[in-house]
Amino acid sequence: FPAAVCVGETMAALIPDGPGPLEGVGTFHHTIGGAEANVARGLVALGVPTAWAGRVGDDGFGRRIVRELANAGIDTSGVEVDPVRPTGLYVKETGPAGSVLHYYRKGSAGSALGPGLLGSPLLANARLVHLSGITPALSAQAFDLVRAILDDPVPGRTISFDLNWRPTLWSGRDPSPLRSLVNAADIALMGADEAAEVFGTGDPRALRELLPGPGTLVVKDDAHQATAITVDTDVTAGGQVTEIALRVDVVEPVGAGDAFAAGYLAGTLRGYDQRRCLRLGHIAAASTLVVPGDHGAPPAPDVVDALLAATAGEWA
Ligand code: KDG
Repeated sequence: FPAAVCVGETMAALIPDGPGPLEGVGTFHHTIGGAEANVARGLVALGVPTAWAGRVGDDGFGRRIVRELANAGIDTSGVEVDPVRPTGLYVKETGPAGSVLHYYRKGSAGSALGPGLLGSPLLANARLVHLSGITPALSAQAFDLVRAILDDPVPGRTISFDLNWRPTLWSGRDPSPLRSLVNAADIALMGADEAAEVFGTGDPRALRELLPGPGTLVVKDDAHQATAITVDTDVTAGGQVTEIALRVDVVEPVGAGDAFAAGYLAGTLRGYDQRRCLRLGHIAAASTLVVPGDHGAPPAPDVVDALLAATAGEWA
């Protein structure tokens, strides 16, 4: 069985050929996107055997998703095909203030994810199950699935949860239960800016007090740095560690948070200390920041190893 399983919705994605309002776009590039699948890609790129567990429609967009993820080396054996609901879609619009994602996913196959997935042998046998705050926003049953996975501790299995705050998906629904979901995870990841919106603060120490549940809380401060705070009393293994991000010329930021999560989580599976986990997160994020799509290829393993071994002065 794959070491890691990422659970969530993957959608068809339409990316415009240039910046500007949608009404002026001439050509869209058809690709796929979805936070958890992005993490799955990032994990596989770093050598972690990974499955994506989700649902697609019985349509061309769904077949494209399964084909593309399988071609990337991701285990798709747990993917369900919904005979009725369509595959979800998002359209990216790029303006001077950044990218906006327009979702066409209400009633999608992916939003019908639910507790039926709980019996999956993929989930039972994984060392790492990755979830995000997007899935519980999709539907009541998707929320119940996330809640049930978090409430079912399996010895030797780590559950990571990326906050992934998507306010448009929560409109009309109460997002306050997100806090208890985050608190039930083993590793929680979040951006300081989105944490400020959801929890009222982006400060890692203050967040740690609000969110005492996860063994490790990772707070990313924009593109500048990331801080991991563990509850581990072994100082060499934890405490509070902050690592500065690599400086790159950003082409397009969507997907960088997912890449960071993949790098960080691959580090934990390799048994790295917090500093190297954070560095691997930054390395993976940097490789996505420099490309227009949602995922980039990490540097060659020897380059990654050299960066992980660099002194503080060489690193930043
Ligand atoms: O993190 C990138 C995602 O936002 C993108 O791939 C689309 O999953 C997506 C979402 O729900 O916003």
